[in-house]
Amino acid sequence: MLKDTYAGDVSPDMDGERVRLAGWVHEVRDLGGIKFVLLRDRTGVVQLTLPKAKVPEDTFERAGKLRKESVISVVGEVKANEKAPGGVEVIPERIEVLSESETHLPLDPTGKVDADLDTRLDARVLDLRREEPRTYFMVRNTFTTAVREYLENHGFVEVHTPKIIATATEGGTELFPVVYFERDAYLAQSPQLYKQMLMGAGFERVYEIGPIFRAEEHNTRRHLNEAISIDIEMSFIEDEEEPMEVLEGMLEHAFERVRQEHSEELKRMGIEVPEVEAPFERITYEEALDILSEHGIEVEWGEDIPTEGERKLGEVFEDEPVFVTEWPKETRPFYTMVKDEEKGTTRAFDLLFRGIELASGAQREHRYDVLRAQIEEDGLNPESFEKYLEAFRYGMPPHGGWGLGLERTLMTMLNVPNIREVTLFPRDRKRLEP
Ligand code: AMO
Repeated sequence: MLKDTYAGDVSPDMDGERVRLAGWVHEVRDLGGIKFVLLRDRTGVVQLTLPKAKVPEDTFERAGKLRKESVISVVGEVKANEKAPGGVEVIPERIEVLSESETHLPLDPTGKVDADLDTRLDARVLDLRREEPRTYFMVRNTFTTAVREYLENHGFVEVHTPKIIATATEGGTELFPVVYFERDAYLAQSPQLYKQMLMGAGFERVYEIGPIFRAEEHNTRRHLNEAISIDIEMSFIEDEEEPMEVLEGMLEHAFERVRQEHSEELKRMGIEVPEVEAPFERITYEEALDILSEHGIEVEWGEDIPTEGERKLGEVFEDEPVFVTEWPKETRPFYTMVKDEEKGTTRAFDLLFRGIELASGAQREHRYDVLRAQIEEDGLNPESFEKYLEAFRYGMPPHGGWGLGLERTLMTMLNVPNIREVTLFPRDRKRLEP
């Protein structure tokens, strides 16, 4: 390795130690007889101090010629120094340029010059060198690690279902067609049908963290055309309550892990991760409509709750996640189990937090005849679901699950205004590169 120490780990108690560092030139200050170079890596910034009399002449000369953002490696000695940032500096013996940066930068990675989101996304590689986005992705890593930890501890098995599929699951209008030899095919909107088929296969509890593709025309702050969905499906449930309990337990655990591991750097950025505690609040769809009506928002029974309504519920429940249950049949896909035929309600739920829908789920219809009839009722052709339906003909346990949007969850948790902030290279209506 070209380095044995991270910049952020250099501390005053290492005084006298020889270290190998490597990273990017954050800044250079030349005061004639003494030069300062700030070296940055993914953990932070450390000051290299070069007094002319104390460092080799060629090292001193080279430091003066360093360009911002070039990649360098350094061998030097740690010195505790109260005047240096963090109370510590490194006196280099040797500096080597591993890769020189061009002088004109499309974006200032030190973050001193403000840039709008579009400019930042255009120069995303430089943008990701800044502390804020880097922290978001460290949080994202902690979050998915905690999710895996929780689900594995609860008997879930990680699976990967196909992303090139033959049929729509969440409504036909949002599909991206792909050229698949001589047949029609699409990018998967959801692992829905496959995770259910795995219940037929006897896997009992599965989860997947994978991409979903939605050809939505929306260009909003919370829609992406490619997102990551955390999906589960579980068998032998008594009702929709059990998958809901997995979701709230998992979120409590993952939020807590992020709080434990990132509070310090998030605080510097003015972000406080909310504590979420299971069990979450539960209201029925009907109750949600009543609450909205009290606040002057009228939603007709059978309609989806509009963005404005979700926002209002976010205000009413403040920093509490809330499940909305018993959605009407007409708002839900064919695979959802009906709860009350007369009232027209289902065993479907949504999870809302801070005014945004984070997850949808349900107990599914596992009875072949009923499921087939529901496909027809939705105006779909059962023949195009033949392979899916087959899984219900040879013994299918009662089951249910949910899909949680990873980026939606992170944007809400970190209170960032745009979903693109927590997406490395977002895909939206206008953006296919970088
Ligand atoms: P749904 O369509 O509600 O449900 O999607 C589940 C969750 O995925 C996230 N999501 C998105 N995030 C960003 N941009 C998008 N365009 C986008 N679309 C969806 C949301 C949403 O709550 N098969 C069901 C899940 C299930 O019942 O198991 C489904 O796909 O956070």
